[in-house]
Amino acid sequence: MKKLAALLTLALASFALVACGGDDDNDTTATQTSEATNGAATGEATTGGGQAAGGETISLEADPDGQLAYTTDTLSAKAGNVTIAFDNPASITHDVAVNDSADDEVGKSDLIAQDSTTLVLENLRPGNYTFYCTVPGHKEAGMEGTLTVK
Ligand SMILES: [Cu+2]
Repeated sequence: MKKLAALLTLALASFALVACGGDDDNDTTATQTSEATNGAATGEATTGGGQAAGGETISLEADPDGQLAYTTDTLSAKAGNVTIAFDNPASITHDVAVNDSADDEVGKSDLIAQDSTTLVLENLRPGNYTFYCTVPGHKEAGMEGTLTVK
């Protein structure tokens, strides 16, 4: 009887382990949601890919002729998960970062040249955000705009 109990405990323990492993993703997304203002940019973007699929994807392009500008200075999206598909056809390196109305960074893409990347912004609330290039001098030269979330 003792042996059976031990076996049962073991079985339960391994089950709990498996359950824990499966829960990992949920834990991460829960944290991300509560602090969407911070970490959303880095590697988590790929982890949250499945979840972000329910959100909206908007496009942003850097000036193809190498001007320090995006091709638009206004973007809009629905509240929730928003993916910015950023394309930079020029040979000058650019990225796109997004700050909320308190000027806190919500997310930032990779720096790219003649490439494209995506920036996943999780759980954006309605409001006005700014998007800009973080390369020194680029924002000042005009690489910025307004992202309106409704
Ligand atoms: Cu730039």
